[in-house]
Amino acid sequence: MRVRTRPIEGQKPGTSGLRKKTKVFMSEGYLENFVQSVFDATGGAEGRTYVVGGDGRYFNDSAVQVILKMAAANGARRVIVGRGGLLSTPAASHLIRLHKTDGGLILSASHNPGGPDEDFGIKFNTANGGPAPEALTEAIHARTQEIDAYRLADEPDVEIDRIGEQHIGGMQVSVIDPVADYAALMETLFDFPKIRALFARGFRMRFDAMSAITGPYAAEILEERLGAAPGTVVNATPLPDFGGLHPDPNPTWAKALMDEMMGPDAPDFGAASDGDGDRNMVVGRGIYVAPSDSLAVLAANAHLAPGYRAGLRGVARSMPTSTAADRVAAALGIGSYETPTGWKFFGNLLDAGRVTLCGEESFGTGSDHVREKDGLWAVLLWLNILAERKQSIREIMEDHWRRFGRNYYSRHDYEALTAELANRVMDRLHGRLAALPGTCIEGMTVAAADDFAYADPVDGSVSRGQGLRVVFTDGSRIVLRLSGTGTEGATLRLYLERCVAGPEGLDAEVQAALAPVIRAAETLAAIRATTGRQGPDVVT
Ligand code: VG1
Ligand code: CO
Repeated sequence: MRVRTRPIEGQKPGTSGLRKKTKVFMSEGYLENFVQSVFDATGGAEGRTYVVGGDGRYFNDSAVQVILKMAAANGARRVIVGRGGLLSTPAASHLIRLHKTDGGLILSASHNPGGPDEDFGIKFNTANGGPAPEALTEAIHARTQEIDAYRLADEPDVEIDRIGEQHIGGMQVSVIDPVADYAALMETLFDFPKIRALFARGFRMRFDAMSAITGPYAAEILEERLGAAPGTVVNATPLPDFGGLHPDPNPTWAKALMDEMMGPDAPDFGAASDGDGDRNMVVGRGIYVAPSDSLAVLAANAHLAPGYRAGLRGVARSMPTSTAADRVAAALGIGSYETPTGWKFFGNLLDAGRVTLCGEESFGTGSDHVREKDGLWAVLLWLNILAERKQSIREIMEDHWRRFGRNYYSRHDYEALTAELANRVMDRLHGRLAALPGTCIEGMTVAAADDFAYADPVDGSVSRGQGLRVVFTDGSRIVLRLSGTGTEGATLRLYLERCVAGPEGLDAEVQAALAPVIRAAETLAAIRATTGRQGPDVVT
């Protein structure tokens, strides 16, 4: 049936899909308008095939039913859906590619908390398995501003807990095991017998699934297929409210894991992933691995895993991510790329075969096996490397820094600011950029300062306003940008980096090592002075 509707303000996708308060998504026509706009902006759903699934947060199940009925009413041929409406983001990306569907709809607000009073989100991925590029998200947004009707099949709910084939009208619905195809893909990339032998030798691991989607994937792969001890995976059952916590794998929100890894009887390896399973945090016994460092170490060692034995074509990182991976790329003689924040900017580079590994400072790493970042994949690559090198994570990190130098790195988030205050900080620094080169701050000389714009080397599209950056002659950097994933107020992200070439000064405490850069940032951007805050809310 055709349901009349009216445009709803604010349906503009951010860094990663459309994210709003769950109650907003549950309000009349909200989800429907957006989904219809996705179909309309992509040439209609007639005869098309899609993958649908989400991270299991509150409203996931009802939203899946709505999308199925809308796809049917719009003439789609087939939708593949994970049992229970569940799919991790990387698993959804893989299924789109495996079944060559026309795209997929992923329901998640990722690391944002879930529940009736928290966040919900939806994202459209294209046929390459990756997030819709900017031109498409803009077209979808434009469509939401003129929509006057959506289509919805007047049919009973699909039994999404039952694996097998069903129909809504003329549309086939295939309910599949959400884990099986993903696990099979992982077996093609990594040396499972070798990792199994590592666990058999008594290697101990803790994986905190944070009551989110990765639980079933990690339990199947780590405990069943790789023989990790039962209980290795904790918080393994996806809960609609993630147990009331932020499913964000960083030292602040994965505190229990951090405490265990820094404690007296720490396991050899700790890891965590986020709400939708695309992020990862890696921790060794007594040592935290910064995501930017993790990307660099993975790039330097990926050839140890069967899927990457032929070597890497290139490495890409988001602009705020530390330049540690660039040094590895230079040493390997392969290309390195700097893109704006968000995985959608890696898609073209991956499709064109220019890069094999990609990463972001925000606990995201991935490769050309899918077109999303992939939390469990990164953990398995680490395990494969550990099984081959037979060293501890600390030894591997120290060895890496001795070889490539160390990029001390931290991100300071100032959350829940008013948009007015956050913009004032941004505008102030923006206004000073042109005058900065050549000036000296905290003993460091500014080499360059700009508002980052990215020209995609594959399709030539240009994305402007992607973050303010100040680069010093010693390679240190300050980057400032506004978050594009929040649902309330504004979050300022301040990214801080300082390079030490070594061999001296490689084992300082991170915030202490960054102290001059932190002071320079306050001199330049005056975040504390402008907002009246004493310091950041979250430090990673
Ligand atoms: C944040 C991260 C960014 C990441 C994005 C989506 O965006 O900084 O690196 O790609 O989240 O990750 P922002 O605009 O808030 O800085 V996920 O795991 O939330 O889909
Ligand atoms: Co995520």
